[in-house]
Amino acid sequence: MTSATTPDTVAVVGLGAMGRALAARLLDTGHGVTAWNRTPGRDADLGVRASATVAEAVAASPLVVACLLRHSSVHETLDPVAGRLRGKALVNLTTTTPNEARELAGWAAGHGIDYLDGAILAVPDMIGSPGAQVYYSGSRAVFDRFRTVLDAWATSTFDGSDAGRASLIDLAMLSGMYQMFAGFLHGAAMVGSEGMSATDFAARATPFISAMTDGFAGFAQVVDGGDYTVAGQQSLDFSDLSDIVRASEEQGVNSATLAVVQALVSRQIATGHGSEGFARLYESFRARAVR
Ligand code: FVH
Repeated sequence: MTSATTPDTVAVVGLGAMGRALAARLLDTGHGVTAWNRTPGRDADLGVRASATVAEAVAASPLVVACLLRHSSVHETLDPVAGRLRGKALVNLTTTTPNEARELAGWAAGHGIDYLDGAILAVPDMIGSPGAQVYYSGSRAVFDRFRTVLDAWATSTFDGSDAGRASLIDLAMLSGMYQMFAGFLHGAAMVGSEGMSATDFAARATPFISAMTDGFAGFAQVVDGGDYTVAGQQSLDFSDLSDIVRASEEQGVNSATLAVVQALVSRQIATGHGSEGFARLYESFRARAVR
């Protein structure tokens, strides 16, 4: 295991909303920060040591943290200084797909850079607060060596040497989150069609949906066990959503998201799985083609 060190200054590349929050938290916890941003002036009022060029920022620290818009921004920014990154640790907190993270890890390895990919499960205001989490994968040595820096931002979890794994888990979580939000907004539109405010709907939906998330563990047990016939589950036959789809349409509310779930349920029933548990939908997602 690599022993932990705290660099005199951390190089932060990218001072967008998240990069600023990361830099501010490092300053608050007594770290030095040298930062570069493509558009000058975003360091104003932050108190970081501003660099005129990315090369200057990278030279300032053994630890370079990138928090840029997307995968291509990372290459556009760091390709020209790849040689200067040799022998340094690069922690990339830019959201990428798993394969993009792996591509960056390969690029880094080719330039002698020790690469750790990070996926932030927090909004900027949460950085440094107990609810913030960051998943990491890639170089264990970087994770261990700079753990003090990483832990200043959030609860840090190391998910293994595959650089794409942290991103995979992050994006899977976000998939669940966005579909849940879309479901809430669809429900709000349904009741809104008859004058109920979204605020009133939220007051009712929050405790109900929160209670429903207790069901994840049961679904997970069935999925991991691979037997969708286990007794005690809500069957697919019972999970027919056509009433909800019809009610939505009758209210003049777009039912597109719900219709997708209904199509998956119908397909499972049509292929003879109606008496099996709702968790069997996992198989529909697992296969690229609906089955
Ligand atoms: N903000 C959030 O809530 C989320 C939470 C979870 C993870 N994300 C990811 O963090 C990355 C950065 O997000 P952000 O919120 O800081 O984004 P912006 O405020 O839009 O700032 C973007 C920064 O990236 C710079 N940039 C963009 N393209 C380039 C480029 N080609 N070359 C160099 N820099 C580039 C941009 O610079 P500028 O526009 O000020 O010149 C900003 O510094 C992101 O992956 C989220 O998914 C945040």
